Amino acid sequence: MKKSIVDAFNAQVEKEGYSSNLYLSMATWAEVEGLEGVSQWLYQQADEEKMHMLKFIAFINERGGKAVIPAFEQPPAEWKSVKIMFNEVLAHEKYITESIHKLIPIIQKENDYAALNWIQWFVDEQMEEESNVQAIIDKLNLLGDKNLYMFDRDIIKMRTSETTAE
Ligand code: OFO
Repeated sequence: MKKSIVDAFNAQVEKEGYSSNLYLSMATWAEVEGLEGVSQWLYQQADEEKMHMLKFIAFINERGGKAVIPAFEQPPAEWKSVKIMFNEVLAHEKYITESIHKLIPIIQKENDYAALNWIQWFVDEQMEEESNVQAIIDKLNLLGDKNLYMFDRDIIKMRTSETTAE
């Protein structure tokens, strides 16, 4: 695989790993706050992000590049409310979507059709993740802060309807 793609994919390894750590940090915050359902959702999300990172690592190595494991910046550890936190999740996912989309012209420039085909999975995955998080925010807005107990009880059911990531 061309160096420009290996470098861009390695930069994405860092972003997926940071996403995993960010959601882990949110999960432990929610757990300590007594929000069992929210923390479960976030622990599972952290696992998914780690899986995304591993997908990039495997693809880079399989295609003759070398995946490099970077240092990760420490994520924040406190949030003022669940709503603020989920808005941050959505903003972060939008940032990741943009970052995945920016990989496409780099791949196209090298005419690497295998990589182009492979990255499509992430394009679809990001669309799904953004809509899942938006649905959570909508539900949170509907229930209001007073019904946090109900929200916490129901959030995990919102995950079971998702397509499980490969
Ligand atoms: Fe949710 O971001 Fe990975 O791809």
